[in-house]
Amino acid sequence: MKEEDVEIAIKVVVVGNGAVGKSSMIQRYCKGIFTNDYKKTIGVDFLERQIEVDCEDVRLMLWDTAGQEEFDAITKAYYRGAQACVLVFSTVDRDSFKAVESWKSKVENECGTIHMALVQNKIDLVDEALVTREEADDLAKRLRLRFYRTSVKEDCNVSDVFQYLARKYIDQLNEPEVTVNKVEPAASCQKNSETPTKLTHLNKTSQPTNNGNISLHQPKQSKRGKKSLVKGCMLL
Ligand SMILES: Nc1nc2c(ncn2[C@@H]2O[C@H](COP(=O)(O)OP(=O)(O)O)[C@@H](O)[C@H]2O)c(=O)[nH]1
Ligand SMILES: [Mg+2]
Repeated sequence: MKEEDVEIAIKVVVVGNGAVGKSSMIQRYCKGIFTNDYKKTIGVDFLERQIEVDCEDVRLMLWDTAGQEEFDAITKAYYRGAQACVLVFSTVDRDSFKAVESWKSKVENECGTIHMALVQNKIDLVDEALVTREEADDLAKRLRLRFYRTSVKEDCNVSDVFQYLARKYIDQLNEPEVTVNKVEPAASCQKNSETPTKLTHLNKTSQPTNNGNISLHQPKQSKRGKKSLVKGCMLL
């Protein structure tokens, strides 16, 4: 028998210059695969993965820019309604580092202020680095962004990025009710018990708006019991 449930869904856009590893990151996180063959992403809207935060199912929909980073009009449509964003640059591509701020602005122009993380990908290529650790740190500080160094190839720190964004989003949902509906976390969820506040407004169904600040809650059959598409990459 299926249990009727409501799920939190978060649209996450992954942006940055071409070839920094955006598509690879999404594939790695959602499918657990990595390929060295550089293929321009064509026709993919998003992949998704379900995780658990504070004992709540969270469905992350990771939107790729379909290899059309250079076409503003097209990518704008991808940003619409996003609630979180990953800004990616590559360790071995200085231009991609310099472009981070403009990617941030593009997303903010379309979505308003949403949760963001800065990601330096390809840290396995550190010997060929064209961006110093210090300047990357400085950028993160200046833009006030949580900063992650990842290697999609080596599957290093990728999950942390999305876990962080999901957590920020859940915290935001919980904010108005922090003092109202505190419950003890279930024993099985000790790892995620740092915010022991139960979500109570999950039965609302609201649509995302262009400023990206309204939650996208989709009533849905519960997927409890099949949390992740990637068994070897469990977060929780
Ligand atoms: N060495 C290394 N290569 C990577 C990494 N992530 C992606 N790549 C490679 O970088 C190239 C571009 O990746 P892709 O995901 O298509 O970039 P996108 O244009 O930003 O979507 C591909 O050849 C990937 O295999 C990484 O962490 N390390
Ligand atoms: Mg791509």
